[in-house]
Amino acid sequence: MATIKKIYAYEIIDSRSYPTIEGKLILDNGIEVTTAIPAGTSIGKYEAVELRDNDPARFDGMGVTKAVANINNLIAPKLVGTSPLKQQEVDMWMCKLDGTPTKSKLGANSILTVSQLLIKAAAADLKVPLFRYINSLYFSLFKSQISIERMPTPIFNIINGGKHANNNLEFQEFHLIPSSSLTFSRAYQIGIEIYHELKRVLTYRNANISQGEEGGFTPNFTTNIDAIEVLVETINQKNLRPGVDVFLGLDIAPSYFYKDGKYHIKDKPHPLNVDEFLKFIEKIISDYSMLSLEDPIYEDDWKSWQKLNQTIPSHIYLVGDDLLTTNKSRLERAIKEKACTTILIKPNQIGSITETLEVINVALNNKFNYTVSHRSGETNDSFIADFAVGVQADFVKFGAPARGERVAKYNRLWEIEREELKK
Ligand code: 2PG
Ligand code: MG
Repeated sequence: MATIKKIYAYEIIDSRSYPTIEGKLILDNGIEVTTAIPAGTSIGKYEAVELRDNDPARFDGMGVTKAVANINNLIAPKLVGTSPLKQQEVDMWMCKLDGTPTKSKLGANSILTVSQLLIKAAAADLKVPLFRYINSLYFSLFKSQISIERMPTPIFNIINGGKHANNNLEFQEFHLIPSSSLTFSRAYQIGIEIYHELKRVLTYRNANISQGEEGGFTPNFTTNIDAIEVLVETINQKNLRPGVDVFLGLDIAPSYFYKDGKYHIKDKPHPLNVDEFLKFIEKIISDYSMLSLEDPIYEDDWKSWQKLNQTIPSHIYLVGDDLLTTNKSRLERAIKEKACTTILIKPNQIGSITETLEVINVALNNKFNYTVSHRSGETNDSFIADFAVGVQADFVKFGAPARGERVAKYNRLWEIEREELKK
């Protein structure tokens, strides 16, 4: 079995025009792999620390040379001669080397770069598709088999608001979700055709068709409900049936508009207290064909999450992103308190592949659903597409079916379906 000859990292620029880390790993048999790390714009309070230089003289303080140096000087030299199969051992060693609960010393971005390099190198050396190696790694860690049977259902973020756009929508993401009964290729096609139809509908209404950070359109509607209505109109134009062929979803991400204990949205003439806001959410659920609701409530208000989880229909996926931050103890709390039903999985929120798989293990053991997600700041690395298939995520959320860094992931799923799973 090959061992690591060299690991090195450097800065590249992400889809938002900020630096991020790319790394390379070379094995002693000549096999070489590359990976790059995403970054969030609306970052949850409880995420592991992304190390930035904070040097205003470079890239508005967003440089990652310190995190890169941590890989090149502190981590890489120690791993020469190690087998890439030692994923857990290496991940745990890096966590120990960091020594902080939030990875604030080395940076979750440094640790995750090496963690992803390792898993890619192991798959390449074994000459197995990455998703199959991820699947077998899960088995070797937890002695429990996830059988690969289906493709995840895509969640397309086709209207952007909140921190991801400069329009006046408070909600961050407006999702289109094709029915889970469809093949991936059919679902992808529907997502793309709706995306183009939406562009026509927005153009007809003289609304903005510029794109936000995740490739969705950024119309300047007066209210969030207007954006939902335009999605319904678009679906009807295509003769698809809302609630049968396609569903809607939202990532409300209220940290953007939750101020002084109230929810400030243009849909209502005055700021809403939490009970009023819950009523507003429940009304949206009863009026529209919602399937998934991400972060409807502020991330510290566990009681209201619990309340909402009791009242909404059981077929709706209540998703914790900023609430759970791919963190095992927060997930355990959510399970115990019945705060939601689904966890959004973003490896860079926790900072290593082994820990991400541990979170998935807790979810599976408790019949909790999981969706694998991109970040708003992305690269062309399609790692998370393989990851989602390898762990058999219910859904993936990779943004709009547009822009290179988003379609790199959807296209990889398409390739897996076409060439590996032969559906
Ligand atoms: C989210 C993500 C991804 P960001 O809130 O779910 O869509 O956004 O990467 O900015 O945190
Ligand atoms: Mg979110």
